[in-house]
Amino acid sequence: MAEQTALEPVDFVVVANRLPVDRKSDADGNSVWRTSPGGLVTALEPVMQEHHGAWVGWHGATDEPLDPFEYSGYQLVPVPLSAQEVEEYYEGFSNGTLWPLYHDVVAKPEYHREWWDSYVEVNQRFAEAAAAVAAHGATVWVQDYQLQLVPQMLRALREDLRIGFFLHIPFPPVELFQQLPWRRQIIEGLLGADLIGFQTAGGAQNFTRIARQRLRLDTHRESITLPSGRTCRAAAYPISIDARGFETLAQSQPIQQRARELRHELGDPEVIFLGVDRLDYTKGIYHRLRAYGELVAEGVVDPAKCAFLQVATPSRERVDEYKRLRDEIDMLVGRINGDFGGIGRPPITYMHMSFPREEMAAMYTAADVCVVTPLRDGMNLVCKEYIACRSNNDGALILSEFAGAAGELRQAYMINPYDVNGMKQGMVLAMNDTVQNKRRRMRALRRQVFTHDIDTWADSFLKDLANVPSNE
Ligand code: GDG
Repeated sequence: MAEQTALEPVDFVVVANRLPVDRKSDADGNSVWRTSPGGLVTALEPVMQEHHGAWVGWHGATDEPLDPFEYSGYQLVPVPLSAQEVEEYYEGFSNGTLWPLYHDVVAKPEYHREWWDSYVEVNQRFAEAAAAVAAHGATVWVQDYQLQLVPQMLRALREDLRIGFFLHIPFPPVELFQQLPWRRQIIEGLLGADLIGFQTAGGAQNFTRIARQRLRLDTHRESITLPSGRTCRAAAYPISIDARGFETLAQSQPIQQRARELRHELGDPEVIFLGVDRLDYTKGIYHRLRAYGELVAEGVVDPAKCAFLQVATPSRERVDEYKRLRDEIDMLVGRINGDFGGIGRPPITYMHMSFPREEMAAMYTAADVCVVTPLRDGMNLVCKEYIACRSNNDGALILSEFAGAAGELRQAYMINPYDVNGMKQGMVLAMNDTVQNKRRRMRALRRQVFTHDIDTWADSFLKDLANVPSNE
């Protein structure tokens, strides 16, 4: 149960757009807070509890100021947002400007001055909320692209803090980044941190290069020297998953049973292909289904023997680009199923909804081939979750070379999602490869994921942040 408390200074603070909880109704109709699913919460909860830390973030409802409260052994500090701010700071600047710009402009970024003004105002509010709860000399870890100005704003308020920042999405090459009318402010905002974490070395290098070229700062490898003499480090910390947690869940009797049921419900096919994504244009869902549709049309894949299960979790449904994408995919799936399906045998089973974690684990367990084809992705956790669930070393992963995960998961069946024929060949190879080849690949993939899990990620970032020379 949530308990209201007065703000008490703490020495570990996480700042993220969203609090790690969702509001639900219990059996009696009372509203209660529940931990939101997700790797970040799983990774940070033990650290939060150990330090009795604070998590600063928006609670998900508009125009509703809430007092800080105690939850699960740490403090939650809700930051209020108005409906207009959600439209301008969140749906607008974060998801209509930064998201496409940082993902290789696969959709066209929109630049609106009022969105930017709202972004500045909201970032300032988050910085003030963090400053108010951080004890002297505390460590503050700011998360993601919605809050890139917070490090500098926080440093201006509190010089004594140790500030880390982690970007969950790619950091683009300078040639794209320089489109942004507010590029200098963003770079300066991030440079307020002592340590900036990126998903890949490429992202860290893009950032360092921009700091050198646009701000004329001295850089040496991962380190950037600011005019004040302070240094900021930009380095790669590839995020991961709770691999053991997923494996244990997948091995449990109810999930194994559910995986068998799923196969049966899909018509007991010989091969199950699986895609799991937020319905987002960066994920290459359209490209992948089109490639699969062609294989079906050409008779290379027989829908009587193969099933493609695609989960597309609803996402950012008020943003125009996402509405368009949904229509396009609805139409493509309808066409493929209409042209090539038999009664009770659609080539593609398309689910536009979200599922509990248990059902996801059953899908990963049931799938013979997992198809992950983003046009650009910071990391991609779905591919790691699939690997964690394959404790028999079977199954095959098709992975886009444009996912951050491609840097680590070299043994996947690598494809370029822009190359339709290449993607089709990848699907056929993954489906028909020898058992020995698949096992060899899966073993190597599992070794990588189990030795680099979410704890490794959080520990290595926080250890490096703790080793930054103190400002005091
Ligand atoms: C961003 C970056 C980076 C999906 N549908 C359901 C569901 N999911 C879960 C998956 C997975 C997560 O959502 C999606 O994570 P991804 O990494 O694939 O993608 P983004 O949401 O775009 O995440 C990405 C990540 O941040 C972390 O830094 O890897 O590159 O874009 O965990 O399992 N979970 C449940 N039901 C669903 O229907 N329970």
